[in-house]
Amino acid sequence: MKLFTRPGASSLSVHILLREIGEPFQLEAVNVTTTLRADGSDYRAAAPHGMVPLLVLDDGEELTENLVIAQYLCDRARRYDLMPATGTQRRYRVMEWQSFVAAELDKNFMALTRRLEGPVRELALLRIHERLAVAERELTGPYLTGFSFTAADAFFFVIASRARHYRIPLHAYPRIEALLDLIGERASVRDALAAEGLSRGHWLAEENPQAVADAPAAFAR
Ligand SMILES: N[C@@H](CCC(=O)N[C@@H](CS)C(=O)NCC(=O)O)C(=O)O
Repeated sequence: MKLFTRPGASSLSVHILLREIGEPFQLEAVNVTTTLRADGSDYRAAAPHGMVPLLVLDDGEELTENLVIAQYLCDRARRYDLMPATGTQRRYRVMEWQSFVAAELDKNFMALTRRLEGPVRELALLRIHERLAVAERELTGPYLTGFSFTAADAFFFVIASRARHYRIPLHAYPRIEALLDLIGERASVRDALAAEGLSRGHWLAEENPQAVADAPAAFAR
């Protein structure tokens, strides 16, 4: 199978899962801004919405959407540690976090990713802090749903790490910081970051001159 990614984008969470599962895969980085593939062809021929991730299976079937791809891969590999069995309460907890990350965190980082300014950016920062505060309260740890790493943790790691990338202060969220550090130590994560050409320093914004997001005054500590 082949995973289309953009280095450091939400597709990284699928990449991490493929490594957790030990599934053989190919990786192709796409420039989602120009929508050009490495061979010069238009990525939209494969993925009409032009977004990553896109997973192309060996039989040519295509899957999009982080949550769906994650569930497909874990179910197929029967990795119930990563994605508990259908019908169990634990599965809905994992799905609940996946949905929270997609709808409440990922979309609110969009204003920063797109370098929007003014009220849109202020509202996005406010929302990000509100959502991080909720996650901090709900997190009993060490992982999102308890004592083991799941597909939701992979997704949370990739999206919540954007706070570090944009230098949003996280000291008000010590459990989140501890979770990001814990997940960051996994071999699958280290290998996926290296394979996408991302140094640890870049990932943590230490080498990123664009990292500029100040917290709104209400959250500055
Ligand atoms: N709902 C999609 C969102 C994926 C998404 O936002 N991908 C971004 C990268 S993180 C992208 O490809 N953006 C390019 C674009 O919007 O044109 C999912 O969860 O898979």
